[in-house]
Amino acid sequence: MANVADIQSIARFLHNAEKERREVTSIAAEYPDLTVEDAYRIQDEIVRLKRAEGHQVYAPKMGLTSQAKMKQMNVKEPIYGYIFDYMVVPNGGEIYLDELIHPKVEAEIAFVLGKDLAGPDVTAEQVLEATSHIVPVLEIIDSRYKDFKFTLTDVIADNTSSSRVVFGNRLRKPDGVELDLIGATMAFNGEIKALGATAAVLGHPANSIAMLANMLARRKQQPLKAGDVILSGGITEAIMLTAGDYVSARFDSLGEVTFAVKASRG
Ligand code: OOG
Ligand code: MG
Repeated sequence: MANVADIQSIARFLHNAEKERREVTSIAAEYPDLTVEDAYRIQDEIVRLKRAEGHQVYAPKMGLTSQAKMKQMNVKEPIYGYIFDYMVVPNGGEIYLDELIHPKVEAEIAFVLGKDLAGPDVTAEQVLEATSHIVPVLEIIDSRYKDFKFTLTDVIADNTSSSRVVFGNRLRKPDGVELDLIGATMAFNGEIKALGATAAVLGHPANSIAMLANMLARRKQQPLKAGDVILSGGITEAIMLTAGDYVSARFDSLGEVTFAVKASRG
């Protein structure tokens, strides 16, 4: 177990890398004994630093929940992290490359809870029973590590590459929707670059939310609450963004999510 001083200094280092849009090299290479629990303690400290700067947690997220993502990132275990209020971009809005390092985009669905959901032993059935709505999402990830090269502990410590997120306008009740068979396409300037279905996420995206509830319980963190919006993880691999891209994702029965990529504001 790493000591508190190391946890705090690594957290500040990664938090500043995000603010200064500076890419860094692997923490795990420098601290080879870092455990997964250490990495989550670094992430907890980043959450604390952001709150101290006046930011609020907007949504918990799961990551690396599909084979496509695990294969792309060469990390074989789902992880969780947090989206903050300052990361939210309106549907149809813009993102600015000079505020980011090397962003990529991925399509996901988010669950909105109508009931609290506390682990351990939460099942996918309980997740479905607790879900009030689902909403489509484009998540913009921006690992602080050079070339998106990271280990499991690296990416957990880096708050799972959280950077920006665009939610769709259409909230849908889950009743009568096969939540594992929601198809999605993601196009760049009208050309489809990635497509998939929600079953790519651990066989059914409700499994991802159940896993989060159980991971939070294992770490004795605050459980998921009614009203929480939770990202279940990328369906397809993530695709690099460049200035001039217009990204549009279409989700079966959930509508469209779009944003434009600009070099800078104004
Ligand atoms: C880590 C973030 C993963 C997802 O949906 O799989 C993630 C990364 O790939 O940089 O958000
Ligand atoms: Mg994601």
